[in-house]
Amino acid sequence: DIQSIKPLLGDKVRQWLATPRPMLIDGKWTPAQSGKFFPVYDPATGEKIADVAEGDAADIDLAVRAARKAFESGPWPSMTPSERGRIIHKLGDLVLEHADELATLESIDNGKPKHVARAADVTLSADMFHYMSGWTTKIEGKTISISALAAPPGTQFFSATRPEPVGVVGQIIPWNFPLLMAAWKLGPALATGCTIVLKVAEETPLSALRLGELILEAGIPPGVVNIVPGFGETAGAALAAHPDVDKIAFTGSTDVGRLIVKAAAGNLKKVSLELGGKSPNIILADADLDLAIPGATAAIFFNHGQCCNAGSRLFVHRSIFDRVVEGIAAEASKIKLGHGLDATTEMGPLISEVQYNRVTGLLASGLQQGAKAVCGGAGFGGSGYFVPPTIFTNTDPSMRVVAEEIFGPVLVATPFDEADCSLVAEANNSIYGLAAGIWSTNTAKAQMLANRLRAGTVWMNCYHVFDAALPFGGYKQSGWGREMGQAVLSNYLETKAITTRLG
Ligand code: TXE
Repeated sequence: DIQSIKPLLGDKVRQWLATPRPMLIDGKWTPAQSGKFFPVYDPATGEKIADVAEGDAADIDLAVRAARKAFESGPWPSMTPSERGRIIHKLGDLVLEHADELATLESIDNGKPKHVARAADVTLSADMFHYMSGWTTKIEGKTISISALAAPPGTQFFSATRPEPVGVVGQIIPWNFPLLMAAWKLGPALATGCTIVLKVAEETPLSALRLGELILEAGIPPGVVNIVPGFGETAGAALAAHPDVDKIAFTGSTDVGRLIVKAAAGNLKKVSLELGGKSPNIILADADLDLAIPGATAAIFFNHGQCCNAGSRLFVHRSIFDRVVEGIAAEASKIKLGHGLDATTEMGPLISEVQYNRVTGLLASGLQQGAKAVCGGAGFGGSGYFVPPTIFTNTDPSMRVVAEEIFGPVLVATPFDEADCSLVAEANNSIYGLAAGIWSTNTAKAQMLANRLRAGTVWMNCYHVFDAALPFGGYKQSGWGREMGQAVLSNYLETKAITTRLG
């Protein structure tokens, strides 16, 4: 219960949580215009841990105005690229300096183990700011030789392109990696010189609000980053539809992605989307099973299966199918579920009652449609939204558990006979195309298979390997555009072609 957790929070976090948290608009900590706050819960206990200002359309409007002012006339656009780079780098340093505190907040808000939040979420968030800080000084245009066929003969021109920030950017993020998703979104927008209104997920607003304090401490000028916590249908929808937002970047469900596209049509703002997945993970007959079995276990169960890129559809060569499924079930049975602040916890709860009901409903549908649960198969019930690792066999493509993104610790395992066209077709048989895994000791064979998978990321003999330098994003209904790496910069840049007549 919450009383037993409180001593583990540490004085600083406990005091921070004791005050209702306002939103960040124009460099100031501001209550909602409506005066409303909403409760935030610890998903491991179901108990309230904080109150947070509830932003809606009026707050989004204020935040967009602040971002517009900062973009048009603040100090941000007139800073040199190296000045901006140094500030973004300092933000990365501050994230590392406050790693313990941020990991604690992430753990109680999202439910993930604190040691995982520290090692993965916080470290990768800091690295994203450090990596992106280097791009500020490396955004370059081109000189282009033109023919200008309609100009009088002999006239000469000098043409060049100039990349410019797209302007005021709206960013909407989910709850599965709250701090990291904020860093993935803010990093490139800051590096390109944009100004931002960030709408954080209603389930997990805490770490981004603490990040907001570090953003001011780093010296990012007022209005450049505005952070509005609030609900999707109110604050999120208002941001996606706002006529003075130049670009919207969204991470979340494919269904809401479609709503974002419709809302963005009003002023035809630019859109990038990072949506759902149902990623195939393929173990060939010649795979090193000492690597593949723990690898496939982590591919689905890391972050309680709440990863858009989770390896949720496992395809295993029939000759090793039983051995692999038993091996993953044995690994899964060792995963210790518990509160994220307990240092021995390896897997926390699902994020919310809504997600608990969604995931357990899908588990029930799997059993009802004839799938066999090798392990798990139902939620634990009681307080906290705990669901055990589940592996389904005896499935077919018509089952909901095979076709739909479950976003929980649920694996469907299917045997195959040949690594041929039919395997490729089955692996690609999804509306999604975010990620895929291949396990084999035959690199050439695995590479040829990788080339035929319709996915934005393919991991060979590894899984969940992320790096700030590597582009990440989806084919098909998994999204538009890429996050991270050099590739993400184009989401936040306009290209201006400037031509000068010579002489
Ligand atoms: O997502 P939503 P939910 C998938 C996953 C999960 C399902 C539902 O399958 O089970 O989505 O999760 C904001 N206009 N993913 O309901 O609703 C919302 O406030 C504007 C995959 O939590 O898409 C939050 O900030 N914004 C995923 C964000 O969208 C709206 C991560 C995500 O919430 C809005 C999360 C609206 N009308 C869920 N409605 C991934 N790709 O990693 C909601 N939002």
